[in-house]
Amino acid sequence: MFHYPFDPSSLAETARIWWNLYGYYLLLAIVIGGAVMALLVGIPLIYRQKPGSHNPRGKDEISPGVIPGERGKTLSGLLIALLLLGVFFGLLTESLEATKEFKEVEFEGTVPDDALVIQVVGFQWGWTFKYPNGVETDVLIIPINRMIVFNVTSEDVFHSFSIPDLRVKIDAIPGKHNIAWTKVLQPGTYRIQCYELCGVGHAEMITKVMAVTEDVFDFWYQSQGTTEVTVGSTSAETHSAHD
Ligand SMILES: [Cu+2]
Repeated sequence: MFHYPFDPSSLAETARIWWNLYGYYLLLAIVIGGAVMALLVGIPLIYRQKPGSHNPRGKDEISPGVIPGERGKTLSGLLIALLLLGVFFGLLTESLEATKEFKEVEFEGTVPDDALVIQVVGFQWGWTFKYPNGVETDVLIIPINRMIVFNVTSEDVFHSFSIPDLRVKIDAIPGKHNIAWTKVLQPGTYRIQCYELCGVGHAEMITKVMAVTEDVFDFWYQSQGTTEVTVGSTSAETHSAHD
């Protein structure tokens, strides 16, 4: 019923941005992890007491007031520190750049005129989606290739609105409106789930989003949500969430 791709970047703009960022962090984790493991194994091997040298008066021996010669080489240490700083700075810039694309829609004027703004309301235990024309559903129907803005809130306790495959996740807080967006690139059915433990029915707060072509969406939207929508093998008869 749902898609579970390993690499979701072709599904939505949001998925592409987060997947790229994830790649940077994964690479950094591998490099740093590799260096730490190499030192962990290498240092005991290199500096272990050599056989036969019972009381070694090695060049690295510490005496009060004397800086061991080996430790006087601070330049290489400085260079490594600078290199690491550079890597972290690059990563920080990349992260800020990626998150900026998400933040921009929160400010008025940067939401494209043709964006579809959907009110998302979480409740114990389900979701209601309210469209600009007054249609209310419990299954999210959206057109592909169009900016979708989610105005998310809750009518009781804290929830979290998430579409994992599309890399959308935002808190649903009573009395507060949080903004999230996505732009889906491929028709498909994707899972919507609550990601904030909100009571005994938390695990049932699952529904789906059906991303359809503009034509299919317009037909459904103009029928006030009364027509059936199909994507591949899945279809949905939408109806009000509180029914
Ligand atoms: Cu919830």
